Amino acid sequence: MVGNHQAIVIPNLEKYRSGGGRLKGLRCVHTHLQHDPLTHDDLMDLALLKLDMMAAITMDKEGRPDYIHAAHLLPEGIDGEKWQILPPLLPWNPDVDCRALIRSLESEFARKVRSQKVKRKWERALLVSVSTAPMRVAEDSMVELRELAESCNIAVVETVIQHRQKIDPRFLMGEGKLSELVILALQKGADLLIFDQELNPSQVRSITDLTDMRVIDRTQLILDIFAQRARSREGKIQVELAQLKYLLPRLVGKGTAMSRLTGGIGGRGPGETKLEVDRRRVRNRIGHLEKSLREVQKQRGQRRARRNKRGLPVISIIGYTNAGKSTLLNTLTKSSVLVESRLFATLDPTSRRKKFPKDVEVIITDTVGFIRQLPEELIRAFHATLEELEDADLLLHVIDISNPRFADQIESVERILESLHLDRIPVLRVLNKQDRVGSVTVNKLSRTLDAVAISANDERTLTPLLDKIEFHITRVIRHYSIEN
Ligand SMILES: Nc1nc2c(ncn2[C@@H]2O[C@H](COP(=O)(O)OP(=O)(O)OP(=O)(O)O)[C@@H](O)[C@H]2O)c(=O)[nH]1
Ligand SMILES: [Mg+2]
Repeated sequence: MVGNHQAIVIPNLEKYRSGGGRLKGLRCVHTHLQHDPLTHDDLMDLALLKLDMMAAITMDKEGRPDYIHAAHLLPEGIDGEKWQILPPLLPWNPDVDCRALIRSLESEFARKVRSQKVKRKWERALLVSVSTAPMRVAEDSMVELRELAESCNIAVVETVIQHRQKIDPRFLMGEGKLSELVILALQKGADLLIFDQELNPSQVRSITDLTDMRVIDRTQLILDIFAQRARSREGKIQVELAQLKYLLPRLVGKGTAMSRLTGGIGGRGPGETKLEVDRRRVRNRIGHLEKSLREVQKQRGQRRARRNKRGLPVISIIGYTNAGKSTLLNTLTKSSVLVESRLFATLDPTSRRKKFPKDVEVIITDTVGFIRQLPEELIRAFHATLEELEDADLLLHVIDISNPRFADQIESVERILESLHLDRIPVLRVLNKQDRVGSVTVNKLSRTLDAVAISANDERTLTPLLDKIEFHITRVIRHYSIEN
């Protein structure tokens, strides 16, 4: 590299190895025309580029080499030190065995990474939150982000919360903090950064460029989970649509950098970069998926109409993800819908019939769980699934009272119901997992929240709930017969 008297521009080093707790395999040796040892920028580059070593050769008054100032990263911070600056070396006799030093550093990094037990084939990630909210709020949100990551087979090796007065528009946090993240990731063998905050396309790009790590946000994580979980044809189409719509604006812009790269070399027509091709393909695919979705949904509409004609009352189980909705459906109707202690186990709605005493028959449906800040793309893609909730005569709002964040979860669910215009349907609040909470608390919560407490996995606890449902349903039936 050749620079001018002020700076050198380091080219893109993407092609060089990194990740898995390894350094880049590159040393940067450059001159400082003045007498300054390593600058702040030098150390930032050392960290952000994960260089094996950064060295600056200073000059004496006659312009002859004076000293070599060198630094390397540290596998384990002594007193939180991220790098080690070596004592000045003499250019004609640098008294240091670089190869041996780097080799031992790398094996120390690798040893630290190995010493962390992570499930096989699980990816390692750092969770990051940059927030102006109070620490408590940020911490709670990170607990959920961790659950989301683990539901996606990602091992969280560290979480970092930074409280700021103001969010940096480019990187969210300062460059110094970001360089610390890179070193931390190196020490922990992570090459994925997951942000709790929604990142706009240009933030993803800036942070990726600066850190050379994969960067995703909470929305993308949720989309990934949905993609892993989708089983039915409709579910798969809906998730892919949501993913592509999320991706499309993120393909824009990077094209300019790419066109410079591919302009001279590729055999493509003038101005047509790979990303433009990709973008067009994505758009075509979106069009195609939307068409298939309309067809699948027509069939669903017909099923729905048939069901409505039969006039059976519909009860829909809704609630925050992992609250125990599918468990309740199973116990109520003696079925075996998939139940799992991960977020978003259920994506496709399931309906079952149930007979109450007095020969009242109802349809009970279980559906996808809600979550705080459910991504817009998903709400739109799952519109049809969620629309079915409109047919419900009664909503059972299942609340996991063993979750410390249940109050916020209730609020999130109610807000989503409102935004889907479902708040006109009567709701019965069901406090679930009462077996995990003391009976005094359960009684108090039942009163204050005007709710019935149950353990969805224990049929014997359901009697009060069944009574309430029956009471509601007989009213609905009366209503139907008056209408007819
Ligand atoms: N202790 C206890 N655990 C429960 C109870 N009900 C459900 N669970 C557990 O909670 C976890 C989630 O249950 P699910 O029925 O899959 O929850 P869900 O609301 O359908 O979740 P999603 O479909 O992922 O939104 C599972 O591990 C269940 O075994 C309960 O009453 N007590
Ligand atoms: Mg479920």
